Parts: sequence; C-alpha cells; structure tokens
Amino acid sequence: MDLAALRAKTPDHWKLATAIRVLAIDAVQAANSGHPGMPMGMADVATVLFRNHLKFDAKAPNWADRDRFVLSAGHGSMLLYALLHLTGYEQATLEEVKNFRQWGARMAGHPEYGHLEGVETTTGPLGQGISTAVGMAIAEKSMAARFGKKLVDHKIWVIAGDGCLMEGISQEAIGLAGKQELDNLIVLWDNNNITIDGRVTVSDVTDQKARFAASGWDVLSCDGHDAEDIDRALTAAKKAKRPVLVDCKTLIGFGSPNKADSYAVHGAPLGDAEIKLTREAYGWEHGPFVIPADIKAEWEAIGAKGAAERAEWEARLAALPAGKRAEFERQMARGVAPKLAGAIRAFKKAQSEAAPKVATRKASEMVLAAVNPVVPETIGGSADLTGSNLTKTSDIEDFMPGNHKGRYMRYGIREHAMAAAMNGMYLHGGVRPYGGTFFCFTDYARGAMRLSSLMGVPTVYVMTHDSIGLGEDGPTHQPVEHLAICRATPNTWTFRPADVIETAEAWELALSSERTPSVLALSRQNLPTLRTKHEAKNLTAKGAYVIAEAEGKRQAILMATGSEVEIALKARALLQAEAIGTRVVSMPCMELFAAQDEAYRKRILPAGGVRVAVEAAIRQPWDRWLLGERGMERKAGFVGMEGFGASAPAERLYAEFGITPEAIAAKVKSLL
Ligand SMILES: Cc1ncc(C[n+]2csc(CCOP(=O)(O)OP(=O)(O)O)c2C)c(N)n1
Repeated sequence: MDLAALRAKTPDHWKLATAIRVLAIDAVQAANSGHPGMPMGMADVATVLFRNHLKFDAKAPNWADRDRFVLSAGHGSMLLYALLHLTGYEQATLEEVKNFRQWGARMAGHPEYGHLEGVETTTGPLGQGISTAVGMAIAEKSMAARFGKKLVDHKIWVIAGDGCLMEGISQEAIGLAGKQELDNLIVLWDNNNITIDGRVTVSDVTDQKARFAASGWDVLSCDGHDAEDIDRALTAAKKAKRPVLVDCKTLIGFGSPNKADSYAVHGAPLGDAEIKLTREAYGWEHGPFVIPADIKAEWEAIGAKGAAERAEWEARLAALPAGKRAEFERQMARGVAPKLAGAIRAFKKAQSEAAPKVATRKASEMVLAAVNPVVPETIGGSADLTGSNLTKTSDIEDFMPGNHKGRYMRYGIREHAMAAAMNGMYLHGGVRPYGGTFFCFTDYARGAMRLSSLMGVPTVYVMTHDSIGLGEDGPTHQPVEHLAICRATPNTWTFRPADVIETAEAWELALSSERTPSVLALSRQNLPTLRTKHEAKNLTAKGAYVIAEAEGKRQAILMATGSEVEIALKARALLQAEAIGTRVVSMPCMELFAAQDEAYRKRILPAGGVRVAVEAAIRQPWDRWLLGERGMERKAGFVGMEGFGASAPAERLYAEFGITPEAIAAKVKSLL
C-alpha cells in the first residue's frame, strides 16, 4: 500500500484519519492492552462516514433522530472512543482516552452502553452488534410509521469485522434484515482477512458477499483506504432499497511497517519502536496524545455539522400538537405507559372472579390482549412458535415491508437474533419488545439475553413450556437447569407465575421495569386460578408471599413456583388433614424476594419447623431459601428434578419423577 500516494491524494482526509489512528495506538500502548489493528485499519472508512454521511450532533448525543452508529467489532473500541473524543462529545475527554481500560473509566475495554454517551450498545461479544442493529433498524421503521418521517428518518450504520460475520448469530440477523428489506441498515465490513489465529482462511472460506446477497441484501465494495472510493460506496449505500453490505477492503494495522496485515497487531500494543516507525510512515510529528489544534478543530466542526439539522428537527417536534409530542417523547424516553397499571388491575379483578383454569402461557396471551391496546409501544414476536408461545394478540398485525405499523415480528427460527434485535429495539427508543420461544431454548438466545442484563435493557422474554409439564416432546424440550441459569444471571427477573393473576402481575412488573430484563417462565399445562380473592396490590412485586396459611400450629413451610404451587397446596391439604400445620409460600420471583428487607423475608420464612421447596427443576437456586434465611439443613427438603426429563404425558412424568402431593407430604413428615 502506497501511503505517500494516499496522503497526497486526499491530504485533509489523511490528517483526520491519522488522528484516529495515533489516538488508538497511544491509548492501547498506555493501557498496555487493547486492540490497535482494527482502528488503524478502519480509520479511513470511519472518517468518511462521520465526515460526510453520519447524521449526528456531538452536543446532543441523545437526539432522537440521529443516525445510530454501532461498532459491532467491539474490540476495536478505541476507534469509537477516538471518534467521540475528536468530534467533541462532552464526556469523551482526552483524560478519558488516557484512562482507557482503567478502573472507573468511561472508555471501558469494550464499548459499554450507559458508560459513555455515543456508545449506542454494548459490543465485544462478536456478532451481537450487527444483530442488535437489526433491532434498531426495525424500531426506526416502526417509529417512522407511527410518528411520520418528518420526526423519524435515520440510518443505522454498523462496522463489523470478519469475526462478527463468522458468528452464527450474524446469519440469523441478516436473514431477518433481508426479509424485512431494512433499507435503513448499512453494514461496513472490515474485510482485512485477519482474525486472532491468523488469516481468515485458516478457518473459513465463506463467500460473504454471496451470503449477504443470498439473504436479500445489496452488496457494494470499496477500497477501505481510498477516501473517494469509500465516499462513493457510502453514497450509493444510502440510496439502496434493501439493507446494504459494503465490503471495505482494508489492511489491519494500516501503516505499521512491520505489523500491518498480520494478526500481531490485532490485540497487542505496537511497542515503542514500532510506534515510532508508524508515526514516521504516517508523517505524524506529534507526541503521544497530542492532536494539533487545527485538526481537532476540523473534527469538532464535523461534530457540529448536524446542529442545524437538529434545530430544524426540534422545531418540527415543537410544532406538533401537544398530545402527539408528549406521546413521542414518552415513548422515546421509555416511560411507562400511563394506562398499564389500570389495565392490569381491571384484568386481575375480572379474572379473580372468573377463575379460569388456563395454562400460564394462555394467561399471558389474555394479559397481552388487555395490555397491547393501551401500550402502543410494544412490539411482540416469537421465534416461529407463535401458536405455542401465544404472543400474538388479535389487535396487532405483522410488521413487514409495507406495514411498519405492524407490531408483531415473525422472527423465524432465530432465537439468538430475536433476543439481540429486541435489545436493539429498546436501545433505539420508542419500542418495548417482548418475544417468545420455548424456555429450553433460552440456551440459543443466551448471548444476547446476557447483554440485556449487562446493559440494563428491560426486554421481556416470554418463555413457555417451562418444565417436564410440557409432556410428550420429551427431555430435549424440557428445561430443568434453565431457571437456575436465569436466576444466576445478575440483573434478571425470573418470573414463574402460578396462575393467571400472578401472570398479570409479572407482566405489569416486566413492562414497568426500567433497567432489568424479565424472563417469564410459563406453563403449557392448564393451572387453576389460585388467587380468587381480588387484591389490587401486586403481590408478585414482593417476590414471594404466603398464599395459604397454616391452620393450627405451623410445623412446615412449603415453597413453590408456577405449576408446582397447585401441587404444594394439595400437599398442604393432606398434611393439614393429619393436623400438621402447613404454610404455602408462592415464590414467583426469587430476585424480587431477595431484594425485600429482612423483616419481610422473616415474616414469610420465619425460623423453625420444616421447609420443603417444590419445583420441577434442579434444586440449586433453592438452597438459599432452604439452608439460609433461618433454615436448617436437617429440616430442609426438596422435591423436584435431579436429571433430565422424559417423553410421556405430563401427569405420568410428575408421578414418575415424584413431584406429587403425596411425595411432598411424605418428605415433610420424614423431616418433622
Ligand atoms: C463471541 C466472541 N468470541 C470470541 C471473541 C474473542 N475475539 C475477539 S476479536 C476476535 C477475532 C476477530 O477477528 P476480526 O473480526 O477479523 O477482527 P480483526 O482481527 O480484524 O480486528 C476474537 C476471536 C469475542 N470477542 N467474542
């Protein structure tokens, strides 16, 4: 690559792009860790993008109609941080750049949502960014359809590397984007043919361009170091009628005389000697972290060029009728729908009187039928299990090309991309996503579910068929460890409601949550309404509560969730018949119970007597409530699963695995 020729061809561009490169090099060197190669290689593409195409205003990082920029190749975080610093984002100070990757720094190892304005989503787990961006593109289309293009008309730009494209989730995501003809989504592929192990070709021969084309994308190419060629490709990409992949041919570690185009520059500091040589190659005469004032000023002008457009947009927003404007602002700010609480209360009142015997997945559908009409920002969906998850209500239509007012996503058999897209919808603003699959297949969605928790994105996961209670489909479909996994994940509410009332309460909490995602583990089998006396208060909000008090002297406490609460209540009847006073505690959400003060927890789980937990899943999460919290090992027992399930009708499985009222009663008596 002839650096001198490139420099001579577009000298202004060269200075701007080199400023990114040297900041990345210096920050990685100072931190003694990080990934300089990718920022060095993609600085030219990023410079053209920010300079000529990206709609943004560095002084208003949260402007609703800004273009979104997602650095899917999150290891190249210094590319993003350098851009935010240079263009003048207030939080992205030079001090922060110098503090890259250190304790308390906004500029974390990989870009983290919520740490630094301008970081639109957390990336680093490869493939997540590009898939999250698909959700942002869907949200943009939805908002544009609901509020008009004068208010919502922007693009989602992604930089993705070979690693992002090799991850399986990327195929799920691009398939979804292609089908939806998301012409607001442009992916810039850092095609440098290098990963950590060496050349991409040591592990992959995929024709990426053919793959994207086969999935319904337009595909363009450019020389990723030639500013004019990049600009030509990006200009064309904006006019496409489908999502676009731009193949940007680049060199990793561009400009480093001894390390460019090799894996050596992917994830290690260049070292002082090589930095010196690289600076010389760039013709950059300034010391570490020094950006000459004229170059910084030029970058800040780029950061400010969207200000006028933003002012015009603000004026259009201000000119809206007050009601419409308030609704737009509420949805973008992710405020709770004002009619949600009332709808849930009315629903609970009606259902506690009607007392239906329905599966909690069906109960969830009934709740959604009450909620969707009054919460216009929900977008539901399922990974091809709509009739099983019962996630579609009759008032909402499919989201599809030509009907972006539709609020139901046909995600296809793409659990992982569904979860990532839901994160993206929420992060974009204006949408509260929920989506379903079988609880067992949370495994397939897990990478993105973890990011919901890490980012504090209150996605709602509607996970039906929550135990051996699903019956004949057998152990491949019967979750046993999944409740434990969800409960082990920080910042996750795992709800397992026992009846239609608890299901409504769980939905209310999930749709009011500001920072915590919810997993609703819902039954396939019918369950009776247990709460037949209406209480306006949301009892599920406490995580656990006494659903049946002991008569006479209390000798035992049964704790259960979901479908096992009914079984525990039957066990209680057997025990009470033998004058063994037994309390039953329903525990629909362990995390919320753990968050209550000790006085409340002690009231629900006082010391003394026998404790038995009942759940058709593994014991692990119950130990705290059995052994801790005033419990005693010799007085504690568990009735549930020890291994995988089996294929048979549900009733037979419960009998064979010993999750019955009789077995529970026997367990209690053996511990008395
Ligand atoms: C899901 C996931 N797996 C593995 C990694 C570790 N990892 C970080 S970067 C990388 C290689 C990425 O190659 P590429 O996208 O081509 O980046 P480049 O070498 O061009 O910087 C790997 C395997 C990761 N961050 N995420």
